[in-house]
Amino acid sequence: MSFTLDNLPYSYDALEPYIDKTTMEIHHSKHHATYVANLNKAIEGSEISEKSIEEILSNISKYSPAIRNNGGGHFNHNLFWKTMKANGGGLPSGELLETIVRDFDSFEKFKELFSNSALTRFGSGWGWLISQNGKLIIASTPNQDNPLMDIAEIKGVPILGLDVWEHAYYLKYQNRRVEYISQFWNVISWNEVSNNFLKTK
Ligand code: MN3
Repeated sequence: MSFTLDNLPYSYDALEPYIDKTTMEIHHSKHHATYVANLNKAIEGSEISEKSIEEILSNISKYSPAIRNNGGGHFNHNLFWKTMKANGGGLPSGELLETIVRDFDSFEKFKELFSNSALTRFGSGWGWLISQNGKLIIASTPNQDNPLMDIAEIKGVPILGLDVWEHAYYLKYQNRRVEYISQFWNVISWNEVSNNFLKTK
């Protein structure tokens, strides 16, 4: 088993002005590439019975920290890239929007809770919107952990993730994580998040 780094589904400057080209380029071609390379190194020679990265993550407690950190890093970034697009943002629609309103009272309330969860994650980590068999929950994890992992405090299938490591925003926003989070709403691909959601039901 080995993993590869996919190209982004858009150009490095596609998310300007909200996420700058240089950050995207370094983030994908250096940071994500390193997670992939180190994941492949970490699984070289080990017996992996699982068939996918998702399955590995759901049994992560039996694997090394290197597989946990780099496997998480690979999965998390794949999800992150796909749930953003040029001219994104706006509102979700259909069943996803209905479920957000059912579980958080309103889209605005959801936005506030998600933003706050990502903002208050201490140090490096991720903010998440997850589905537990169709029920939506907000969570956050440290480092490259995620809610698929059997060691996660809150488990579920992540359908939207926000990288709040400093490497995701420092060049443009420096220490202003709050500003980066507020601009993230302009690049979300709600179609993709909705597809992710429908698969969990
Ligand atoms: Mn990152």
